[in-house]
Amino acid sequence: MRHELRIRSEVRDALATGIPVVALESTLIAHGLPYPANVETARASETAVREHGAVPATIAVLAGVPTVGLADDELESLATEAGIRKASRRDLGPTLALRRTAATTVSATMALAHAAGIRVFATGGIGGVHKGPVGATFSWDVSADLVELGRTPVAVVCAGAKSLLDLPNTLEYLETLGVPVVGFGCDEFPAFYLTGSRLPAPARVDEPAEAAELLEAHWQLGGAGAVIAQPPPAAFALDPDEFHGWLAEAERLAAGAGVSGPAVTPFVLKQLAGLSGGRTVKLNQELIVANAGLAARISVALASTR
Ligand code: PSU
Ligand code: MN
Repeated sequence: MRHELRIRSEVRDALATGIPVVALESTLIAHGLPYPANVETARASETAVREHGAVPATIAVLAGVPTVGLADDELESLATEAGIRKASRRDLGPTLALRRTAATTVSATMALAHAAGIRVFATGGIGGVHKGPVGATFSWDVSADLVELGRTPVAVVCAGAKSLLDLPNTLEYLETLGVPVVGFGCDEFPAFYLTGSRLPAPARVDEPAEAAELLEAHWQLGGAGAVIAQPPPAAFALDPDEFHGWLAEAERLAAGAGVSGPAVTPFVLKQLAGLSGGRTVKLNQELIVANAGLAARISVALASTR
């Protein structure tokens, strides 16, 4: 029994004729944002990709079928149905074999994008190395996103990673895996809610064409994933002191509720949304759409180098 990849006809035609395609993930729709912000963001991201000259392909697994390019009613059901699973790379085989529906994280979306022949992917933030329990310096909760970046040649355009993660160790681990981390128009690695992390981005580019050249060089030498990180839109970025207050409270609530594993990030995001009076949600929406637009510009630049 072969599990075919279902690629929407518009995406298939674009890939066959060299029109740039940008992959978009679905975990942020099903688990990262509340309704209706989630479906609005999914649609606005697709529009941003089109406005910048590329074809969007939102990716998920629907009743066991890995699907590249969701229809609008499929986006809507991921955004509204209860109990949608969150699939990282390890979950893809079981999800297909057991005919399940799941939203795909960065790692699973990269794997399916690569299988379809897509090289550029936009999301909000990548997963990373989680902070250890209080008093410990290390946790084995390391996002599969990092490992996938080390093995699959897809560029991930994002706003860095959230400061609920251990950002110094996340950058260390990306170096170990040979993953370029590139600031787009910035010298510091962006921290998703904050424009900077005080951690230097190991490389910087300022134009999509420079990003495309860097990616071509990386791939020519057998490199796999790459992180292209731009700061969140300045008008919506949060004040670091205020944000760290909310984060400490959200982490306290997560520990109190005994949340662990893949449930941690969605739980903390939900608490942050409440504590900030919705400001983290607004910022999250804005940065995802901005990243979709940048990914499209980079995919257009890449297409013109071939
Ligand atoms: N960042 C967001 N919203 C999200 C996620 C990241 O702003 O919903 C999701 C992405 O799909 C990412 C996943 O791949 O969280 C990482 O999950 P984990 O930490 O369990 O590896
Ligand atoms: Mn995890």
